[in-house]
Amino acid sequence: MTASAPQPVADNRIWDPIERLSAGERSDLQADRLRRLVERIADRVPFYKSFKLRSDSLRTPDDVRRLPFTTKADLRMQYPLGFLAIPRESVLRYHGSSGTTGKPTFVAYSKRDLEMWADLCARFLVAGGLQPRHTVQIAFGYGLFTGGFGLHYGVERVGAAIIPAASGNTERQILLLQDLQAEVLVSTPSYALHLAEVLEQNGIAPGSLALKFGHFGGEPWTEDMRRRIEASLGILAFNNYGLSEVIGPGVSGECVYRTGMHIQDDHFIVECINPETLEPVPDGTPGELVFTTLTKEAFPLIRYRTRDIAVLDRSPCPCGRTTTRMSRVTGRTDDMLIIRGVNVFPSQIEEALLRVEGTAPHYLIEVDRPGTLDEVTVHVEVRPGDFSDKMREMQLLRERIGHAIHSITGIHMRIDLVAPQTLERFAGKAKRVQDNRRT
Ligand code: DLL
Repeated sequence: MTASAPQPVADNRIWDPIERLSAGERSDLQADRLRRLVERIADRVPFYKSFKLRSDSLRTPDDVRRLPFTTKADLRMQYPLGFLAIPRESVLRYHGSSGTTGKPTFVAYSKRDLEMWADLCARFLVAGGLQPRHTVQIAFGYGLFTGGFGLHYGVERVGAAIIPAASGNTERQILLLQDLQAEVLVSTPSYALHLAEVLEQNGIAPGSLALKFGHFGGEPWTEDMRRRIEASLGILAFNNYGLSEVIGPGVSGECVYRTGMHIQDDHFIVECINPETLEPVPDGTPGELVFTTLTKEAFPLIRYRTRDIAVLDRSPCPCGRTTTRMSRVTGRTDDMLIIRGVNVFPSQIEEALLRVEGTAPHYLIEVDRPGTLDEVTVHVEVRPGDFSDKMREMQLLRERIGHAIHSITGIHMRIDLVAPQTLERFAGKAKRVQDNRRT
């Protein structure tokens, strides 16, 4: 794929002067907010109440280490809203992300949380070139997923125009890009590549579009993918990161220098730990990211273990922001897969299979990216008595499995039924996933 548009440039702009706090100011602000967080939730959130937390021992941001971790399993134990720290009537919005089972993890936002969230998204959008005169096409799902609405209100906060195209329907995305001439694309990186590919297949030169910048996140990607996206769409591509439990998109994002994603650390304390010992790792060493939400009202979390592996960097950035930066996410400490931006746990597929008569609990999830989009095949063993020569019966079974998996994960997967005893058996931990993607 070749670019027919020259590479655009983005000015170094900062949305909020707070992104340039001195180290001392930031540390004071974080410590103060940490104390107030603990005071707010110590008696209000049942999970934290059991730890009898006290704020008076919290003098510096590092004192966060005196507090307990929170995990996805803890959220699950308190399903659906046990972590809520404000009255139900003060909640303005709910979102959710995939749980390790059929039930999602719900998160909630107060009015102030929604305003803060819009601001955080505005910060990374502006850091990556967005200006009020631009038009932004948002190709993220609008729904429980935080991507669509999160970015939407961030763009609105900046004052740019929005095309809420939502995800999928590539032909319509292209029509909108051609006819409404958005300068900015918001999507997952793999969808951006897919769009580029379909443009090329249809002989549409990227230069005939107005695209200049792309803000991509929600799934892991690589520098190689960035180069391919930039070359094929003729844009500058920026990475942004977040997770629903912490707020959604807006936890961190790149500036024009693109040397890591600036973490909005006036709102979040970040730690990077060794997932085995739970001790901090030195900056520059890969570890699991852990976030404490300092200002969230409805759904505050202390030391939330993300399972995302990355590296922290506190060296100065030429853009003038003084915030800690994180590298790309290079892996996970659990078995969560991200399929077309959607989080999927093998345990969800197992649960779907359990709902369908005739399947054995032996399966293998195979993930490929034949072109630019992820495809999943689930190989499922059929129970001995249920394996049939009748095509129609096997077809119905495939459909039932496909439907059960779709209703839990929201993703259509190819189902491959295999004869009893054909999948590999494991003496130790079963290998359920074969990920053939090269990103
Ligand atoms: O994916 C929030 C988001 C939406 C971020 C849109 C950016 C843009 P969840 O659905 O809860 O939230 O999934 C969170 O996705 O723990 C990471 O594993 C992964 N992830 C998100 N952004 C990135 C990124 C949203 N830029 C999970 N690079 C996180 C790598 C990412 N992984």
